[in-house]
Amino acid sequence: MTTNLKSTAAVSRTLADQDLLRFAERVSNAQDNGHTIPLLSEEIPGMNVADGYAIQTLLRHITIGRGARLVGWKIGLTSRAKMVQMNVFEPAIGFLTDDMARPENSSITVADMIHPRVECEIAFVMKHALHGPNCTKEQVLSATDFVLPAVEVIDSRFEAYRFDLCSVIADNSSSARFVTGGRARYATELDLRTLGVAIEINGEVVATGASAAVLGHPAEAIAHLVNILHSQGEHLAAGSFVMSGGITEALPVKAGDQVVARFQELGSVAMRFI
Ligand code: 0L1
Ligand code: MG
Repeated sequence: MTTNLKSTAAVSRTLADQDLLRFAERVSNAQDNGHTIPLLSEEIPGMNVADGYAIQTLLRHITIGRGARLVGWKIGLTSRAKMVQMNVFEPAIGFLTDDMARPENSSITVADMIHPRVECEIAFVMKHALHGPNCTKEQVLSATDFVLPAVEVIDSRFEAYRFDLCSVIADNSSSARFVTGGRARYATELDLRTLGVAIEINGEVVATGASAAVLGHPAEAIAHLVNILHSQGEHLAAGSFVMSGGITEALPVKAGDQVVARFQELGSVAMRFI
C-alpha cells in the first residue's frame, strides 16, 4: 500500500454546533465512565468524516480544559490487517494526552476500559514542526528526532467494538492508553520498512508482522497524519510524540494478561493488565 490514500477529512461538516457539542460530551462521559454508547451515526445518519473530526476537536478541548496536556497524535487503521479487522478502509487520526501514558512494566487497570485491545506501533518524536497539505515521507524522516517502540491500548466506546469511520473519529480513534519502552534510535540508522515485530500474551506469540504493513513505511503514515491535521487547521508541533499505527491486527486483553511486544532493533515493551 502506498501514498494514494483516500482521505475524506477535508469535506464540509453537516452537523449543527449544538449537535457537535452534545456528541463530544457524550463521548467524553463514555470515556470517563468506561461505558458504551450507540453509534453516533445511528442518531444522525447523514453525519460525515468532517463532523467526526469536529467532534474530536471539541473532545480535545474538553480534555485539555480539564487539565490534560496534549503530547502528540496517533494515526490508526494504517495496515491492511487493521482495516480488514474493523471493515474500515481509511486511516483516522486522534490526539494523545499525558494522562493516557503508562510506564513500561506497569500494571494497567482494565476496570476503567470497556474492551481494550493492544497494538504494536513505531512511535516518532519530532524535532521540527511539520505542516500539510503535501507532507511527504522524506519530510517526516528529516523532521524526526528519534523513533521508539510503543504499544497502544485502544478501547472503542461503541457497543460490540463496531463502528463506522465518522463515529470512530469522534471517539478519538479509540485512543485510551499507550506505553513506550525499548530503545530510542535515530530513524537514519534503521530501515523502517523492514522492522519485524512479535507480540506475546502470557508467553505465547499471538501475532507477528513487519513495519512495511503500515502504509508501506511508517513515515508515510505520519505524513498522512500531517495532511489530515492540515485539513483540520492544525499542524504537527516540534516535540510531538506520534504513533504510526498498528503493524498487526489489534489483540484483545483482559485482567491477568502479561503482554510483551518485541521489536527488531528497538527492543521490547512490556506491561500487565489487572
Ligand atoms: O489505533 C488504531 O488503529 C485505532 C483506530 C481505529 C479504531 C479501532 O480499531 O479501535
Ligand atoms: Mg493504534
